[in-house]
Amino acid sequence: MGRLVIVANRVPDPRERGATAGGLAVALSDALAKRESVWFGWSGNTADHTATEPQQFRRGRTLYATLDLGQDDYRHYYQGFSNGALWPVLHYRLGVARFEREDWVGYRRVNGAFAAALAPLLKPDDTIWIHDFHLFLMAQELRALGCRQRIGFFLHVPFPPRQVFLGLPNAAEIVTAVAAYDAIGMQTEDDAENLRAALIHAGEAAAALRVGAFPIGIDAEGFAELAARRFHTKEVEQLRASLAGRALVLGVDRLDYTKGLPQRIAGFGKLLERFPRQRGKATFLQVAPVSRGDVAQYRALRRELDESVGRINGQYAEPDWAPIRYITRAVARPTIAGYMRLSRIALVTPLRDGMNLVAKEYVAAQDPQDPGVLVLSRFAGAALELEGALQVNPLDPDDIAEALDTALAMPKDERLARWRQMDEAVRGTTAAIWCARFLAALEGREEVAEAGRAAGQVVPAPRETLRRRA
Ligand code: ADQ
Repeated sequence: MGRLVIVANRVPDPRERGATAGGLAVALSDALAKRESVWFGWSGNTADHTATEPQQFRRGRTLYATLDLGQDDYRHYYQGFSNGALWPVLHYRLGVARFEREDWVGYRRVNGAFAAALAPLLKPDDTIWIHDFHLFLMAQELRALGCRQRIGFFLHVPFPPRQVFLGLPNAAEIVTAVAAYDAIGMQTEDDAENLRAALIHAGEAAAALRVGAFPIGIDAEGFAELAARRFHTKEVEQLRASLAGRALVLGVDRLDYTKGLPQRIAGFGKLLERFPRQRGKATFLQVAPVSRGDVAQYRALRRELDESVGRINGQYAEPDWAPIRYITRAVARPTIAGYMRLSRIALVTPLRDGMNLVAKEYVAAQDPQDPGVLVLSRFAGAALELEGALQVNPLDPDDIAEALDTALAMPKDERLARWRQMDEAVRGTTAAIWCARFLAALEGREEVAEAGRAAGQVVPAPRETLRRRA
């Protein structure tokens, strides 16, 4: 078997592997352990100019090859086009997007520079797997350099309907570039359908056949063990003691405007306003470390959250109880796992999300004898699999408040029935399964759409027990 070459905007630091690491490093760890591999991408550092030759070092069977980004490229490719234009458009937020020609030029330049730096490292029988919206153009650039290897692509975020995507000034060029991939993985069948429609409309019908849904998952067993282990640590004990017997409602997100934080906080406020019997019964802990803090929209979001948390606490707090605790520092992943196990309810209400792994981690972290309730946005990719969640419209604070009231009163047998469906789903679509299915499709061992369908299969839920507020 040839090498597996993983390309992603950010290359993870191999020193952070194991219990503390998250994201792609964990999702790919199985595949990387099985064969020789290369991990290629941005080092996370900036320099005067983008490097043309990668820095390389080896850890076990993996060769890490990273490039520093020039200041200009960081501004136009990363902050500008990727975060300022693509991120909002792909999350259906045209109104928040900012378009600058220079950003697009930077985006093209970096996709080209990545391809030019990677090409000399490639061997003829390598399989290349490129990740996420920062690198839509990279296969086209590699092909232009004469690369004939199999090249796959996975989009971690949603893909919107064609008419929304066309709001992006360079949408047509991106769709044409995507056609250069041999296999194109999306999180859900809805995302896959949206991209297929865009490809067909652009005259790339053959490429539409190479698009499939491959919902990403977590290391369910590993996370369950982590949560059970961390449940008895000092940090979790301190949090438990501080609750004084009240239920814990937990939110865990990066501070990002797609995560629905203002509406979520308003939803908790509505719970206290409309259901006075719940006042003093629950404490909401939101952990939302600042990400991309230098972009104006994120600063505005932070201000908005500070104000609404202050308002609700001011209105409802008692001398011995504040309804909302809000932390913008990073909290270590193992501690988060312990908090998840302690909490009676998780509030996971993104306005749009490719998958949302926090929802799956919450399910895995629960005590199988006494699980908590997941309140989940129906616009997260995970909602398709997690039918046992109380699914809400994340834009509607009243809907969130009603779900919280239901969750706080939910009897144990209903909690168990809902959790069992979700646990089965989370264990049935793990990171290792996701990875194996995508690679089988990319390496021609299965048709993409067929492999995608198998990966997207939803575990049937016992519907009569799951109907919400029937
Ligand atoms: P993200 O938008 O980062 O990822 P998500 O899937 O929820 O969103 O989280 C990824 C990881 O970050 C999880 O392991 C989670 O525990 C961790 N994380 C999030 N907030 C945290 C916090 N406050 N403290 C500590 N850890 C935190 C993108 C897409 C998602 C998609 C993933 C994977 O936006 O839709 O699910 O990629 O494909």
